[in-house]
Amino acid sequence: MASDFTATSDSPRLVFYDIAFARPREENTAAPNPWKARYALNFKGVPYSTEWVQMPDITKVRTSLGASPCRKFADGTDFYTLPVLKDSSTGAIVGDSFDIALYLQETFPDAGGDLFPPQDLNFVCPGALEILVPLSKREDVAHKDYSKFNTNVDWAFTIHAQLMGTGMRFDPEVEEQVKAEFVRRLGAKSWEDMGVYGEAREKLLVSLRETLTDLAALYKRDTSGPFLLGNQASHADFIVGGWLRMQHKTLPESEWKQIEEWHDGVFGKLHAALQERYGDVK
Ligand SMILES: N[C@@H](CCC(=O)N[C@@H](CS)C(=O)NCC(=O)O)C(=O)O
Repeated sequence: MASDFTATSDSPRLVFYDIAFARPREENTAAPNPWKARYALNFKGVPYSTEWVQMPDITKVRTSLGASPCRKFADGTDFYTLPVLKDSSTGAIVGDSFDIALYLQETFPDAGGDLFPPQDLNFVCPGALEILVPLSKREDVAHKDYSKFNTNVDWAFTIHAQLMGTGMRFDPEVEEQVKAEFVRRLGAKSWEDMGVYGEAREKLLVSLRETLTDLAALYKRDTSGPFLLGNQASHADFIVGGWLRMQHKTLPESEWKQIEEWHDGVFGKLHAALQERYGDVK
């Protein structure tokens, strides 16, 4: 079963549900957690197809698949998210990017490479505090070190998300509705009010660079390649890469160019290698 990739000859057994941004979706898709899972899928080399879901439809689609929510809003209500992976061969519905990586490694151990090779992932995000929309709470039994790394990397980028949010390219069909929902969630006055400008923006960029210092140090340990383990990619790189893809697609070009060069260019090199080797949008 582990090597049986295909449900039928023309429809792969795996369906990957990702958020639909503006067309062409392949170019504008920018949500970090789906990207972590996409990188993992491409790394494993298992055939799959992508189902694009409009943001206002996520709750309906996730519910109809039977995927329980894995996040909550600060007020305790359920927050329905993507990605979800459906495996028609096993009937599995996996509704969290980290769980998708665990599932792929367990189900296809011999495909691609090892998503979870042993390594030191000791990155602790400085100053991580509760934010308006809390992260998923996880109690992992497998690969706890990767899970902890995931949480800390999520913190590092999420506390600077204000830099990126207003740069998302939504599908015009749902753009107004999506913007209104973000404004409501964050208690902002308007979409523009959610952005950060001028001196405050400069400060937030400096804070992001500083927050990433210890993460960059992990990348500087092995300079034989762009990944944490030199030329061997792992899910830890995909976790960071999901956020870099979001930054690349949502920040003004001049800011992304700075980030590419920060910390001896480790993030620029990582993003380029991930996009080239595992960045196909299928
Ligand atoms: N822990 C989850 C978090 C998933 C998540 O937060 N997904 C975001 C996109 S990165 C989402 O679906 N947001 C939908 C929304 O904001 O309505 C995972 O890793 O899959």
